[in-house]
Amino acid sequence: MVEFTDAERSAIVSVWGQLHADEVGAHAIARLLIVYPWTQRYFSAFGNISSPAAIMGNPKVAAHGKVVMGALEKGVKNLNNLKGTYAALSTMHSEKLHVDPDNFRLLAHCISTTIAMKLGHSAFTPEVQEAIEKFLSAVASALGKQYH
Ligand code: HEG
Repeated sequence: MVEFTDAERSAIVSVWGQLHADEVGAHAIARLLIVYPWTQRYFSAFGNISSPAAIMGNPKVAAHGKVVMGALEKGVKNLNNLKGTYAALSTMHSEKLHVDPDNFRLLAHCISTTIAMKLGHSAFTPEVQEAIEKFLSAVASALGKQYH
């Protein structure tokens, strides 16, 4: 089980409080689909995702970003039990959505990139990056736990 230090906890909670989660979620999912285009295969029900402009302007992509950020907020509030928090979501991504769990790391990367851009150079210090990436990687691991 991942242990977070007090400094990491307060960095994660503080960063989360500074973000406009809807905006970060939408941008991060758009980046996932543009930077790693093979991830588009899971989102065929989202309509037009045929170009970066179409992806950035697609309301279903934006809505999905909001849903994902809502799920991440649960993790921020349950840092002591990420595995339990994401057990049902892990089962769903494995058994129903058939999402390759490698993709959780790709999305984590897009989320931390998006957070870095939003916070900017002076706020996204290496310590903040360390805490955020540790959190996102622990979530990715928790989401992979029900795969077999
Ligand atoms: Mg997933 C649905 C969270 C990564 C593909 N994702 C969902 C839902 C949540 C969620 C909360 C809605 C579940 C429900 O309807 O009950 N996803 C979530 C998190 C992360 C993640 C927290 C990682 C941080 N998802 C992820 C990745 C892919 C993916 C990497 C594919 C590359 N998710 C996916 C699809 C759906 C969801 C295709 C169904 C979307 C829909 O039909 O609206």
